[in-house]
Amino acid sequence: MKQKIDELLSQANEKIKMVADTKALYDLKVFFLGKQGEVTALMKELGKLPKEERPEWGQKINALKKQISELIDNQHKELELKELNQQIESEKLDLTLPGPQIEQGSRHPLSKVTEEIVEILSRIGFSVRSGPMIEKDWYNFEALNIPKDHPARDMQDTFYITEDHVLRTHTSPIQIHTMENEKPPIRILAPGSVFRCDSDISHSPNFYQIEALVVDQKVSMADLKGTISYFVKEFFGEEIKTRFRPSFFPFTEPSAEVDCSCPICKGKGCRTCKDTGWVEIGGSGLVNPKVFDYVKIDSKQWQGYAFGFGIERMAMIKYGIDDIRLFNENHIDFLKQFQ
Ligand code: 2NM
Repeated sequence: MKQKIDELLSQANEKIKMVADTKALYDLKVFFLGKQGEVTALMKELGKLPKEERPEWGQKINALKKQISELIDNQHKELELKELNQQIESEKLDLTLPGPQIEQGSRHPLSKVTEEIVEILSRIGFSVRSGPMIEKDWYNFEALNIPKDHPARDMQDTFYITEDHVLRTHTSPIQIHTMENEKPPIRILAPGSVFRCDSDISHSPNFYQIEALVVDQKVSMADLKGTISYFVKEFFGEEIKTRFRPSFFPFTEPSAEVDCSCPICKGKGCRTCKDTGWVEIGGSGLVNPKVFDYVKIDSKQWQGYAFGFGIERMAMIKYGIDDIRLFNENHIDFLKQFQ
């Protein structure tokens, strides 16, 4: 018995020290202390000894068990530390490696043009208003003096949501809401998304507009022309001229189309101005008194002017862009030219 105990202890001493990882150590623990293990087998031998010798050898086997347990626990701690260090070493991060390249984004050219127009006109007292994209027929057409049989009201030209609701075809309904809700004097800008049942190379069913409205006392065509001429110089350049041609809109009287000398060729003639030296940039006019009647503003006391531009068109003229579809195609190389 004594020989067996000494043998097992020296065997354990040797093997446990030699073991290389926690998995192999666990196998050794099973080999010595497991249910089928060597020490357990020794315990079973106790029965064969004379009764009076059993307590003494029992204690010695228990002491052996305790010693082997301690050897295993110590080795386990050592191996765990070693394995942790190995893991830390192998998973070390190289913080000097370059990170993944992240492309910097930029404002969309249509947002930039809108912001620039707003900035220029804010300097002379205009402020921004917005409104819903779905409007009642009354705000989009009726209050703007657009007659019931006008072609713009046709299903071919306007997106109808219900019989009485449309996707706004211009931002003018914002001006109607403002005149209903605020008292003159009024100086506002209405930028926003508008919708027309129209789609080809130069027309998108969803595009952007900005309109301006002034309501005050003693407002005349001279104020309208002065404001637009100032705006054109600030937006396109000091050398760019403005001209007005008589026109017709139901909501203004008199009405005028607004042209400017071509900012690309400075009036010499090019593709952008189709060799005329002039480009059309928008419409304008003095607010029709009938519109004032609809919004209950006294047209004997108050007058007004309004004008409107297409944002895509302004951007195309300013930067010489020849295809309206580029604004929605999301080509990074196109978009980042305007930052
Ligand atoms: C334009 C051209 C001319 C316009 C008129 C009004 C209102 F509400 F005062 F009647 N809002 N917008 C107007 C006038 C818009 O855009 C081409």
